[in-house]
Amino acid sequence: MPGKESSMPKDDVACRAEMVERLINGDVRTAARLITMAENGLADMNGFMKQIYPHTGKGLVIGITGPGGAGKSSLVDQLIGKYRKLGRKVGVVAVDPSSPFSGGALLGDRIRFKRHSVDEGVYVRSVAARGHLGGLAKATTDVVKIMEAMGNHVVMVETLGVGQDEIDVMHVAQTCLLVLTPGMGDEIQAMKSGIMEIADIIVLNKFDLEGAEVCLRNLEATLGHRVYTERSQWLPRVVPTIASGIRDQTITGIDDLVHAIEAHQAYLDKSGDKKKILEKRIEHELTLILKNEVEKLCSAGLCSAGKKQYYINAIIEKEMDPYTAVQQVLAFLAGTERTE
Ligand SMILES: Nc1nc2c(ncn2[C@@H]2O[C@H](COP(=O)(O)OP(=O)(O)O)[C@@H](O)[C@H]2O)c(=O)[nH]1
Ligand SMILES: [Mg+2]
Repeated sequence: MPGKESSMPKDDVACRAEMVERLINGDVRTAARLITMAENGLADMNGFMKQIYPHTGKGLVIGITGPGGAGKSSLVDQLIGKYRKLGRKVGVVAVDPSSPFSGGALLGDRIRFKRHSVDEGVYVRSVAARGHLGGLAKATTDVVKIMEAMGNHVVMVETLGVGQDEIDVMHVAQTCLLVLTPGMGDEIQAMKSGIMEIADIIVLNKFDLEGAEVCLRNLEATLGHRVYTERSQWLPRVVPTIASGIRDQTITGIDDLVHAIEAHQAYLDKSGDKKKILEKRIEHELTLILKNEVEKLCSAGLCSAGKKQYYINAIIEKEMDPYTAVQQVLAFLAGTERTE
């Protein structure tokens, strides 16, 4: 809301700076508090994000998407192990697009990631957009930034590739993995092409299953015909993996996956695509923040208290149409001096 920041008591501003300082020093409790605030879309969050932003952009952000049950969490678990061996601090953001009442999947993840729970170099958080005011994509990008600012060298974002929200989430990542499994032909068809387009590496997980070889050849053939995306000139590759097995010995392809991620990063560094991806990311970021603010405005009553009811009444009485009402709101906003 206009003027809100300037009217904030000095103590609050100092308190905020202190919290951000603690976050940058890697304090987990502060990170947890800030993440909950981001998740709930609290009004004050943008104030925090302004101060956090300069400390972001240094980590490697990896997006992991794909249908439920494909093995995303199992792969994340394996990647955590690899990156920890390399001495990197790792943050994981597990996005749950479902309602806060279906905690089942997340509970499973918590058990799965348990072997890392005593490792101080690993920080796992799930995100569900609980608040009415914040969108899931906005909350997730805020959480990724918080994870970067707290000093994680690698941040992995796991999300179900189901809707636009999740595709939006993927824009926060530099390298995007799409996880598929043999026999998922229908699912691939069903998935919106947007998610296929954004994938830099296709992980064919559950390579132990029947039909895996055929599926690999089909996928490679499909990719061979692929046109380059707007995002990048990189030709995606398929990496077969086994991310979970009865015994750990059966786990396969994780080193290849790490190498593929490295190869993609190296490509970005020398090709100039990094700037393109950054531009796309910022374009998305701007849109997300703007959409979020507009949504907040709508739920706050369109500019000022009572104004929404005024417009509703006027539209019912046919004194006004909704298009004019929106134009008036926008004109009001354009004429408002923003002091922030
Ligand atoms: N056979 C087989 N099962 C796997 C593999 N990777 C994961 N799974 C199993 O598939 C199920 C779903 O895995 P999960 O990682 O939770 O998938 P997510 O929903 O994509 O995060 C679990 O029971 C895993 O143990 C694999 O490579 N081979
Ligand atoms: Mg999962």
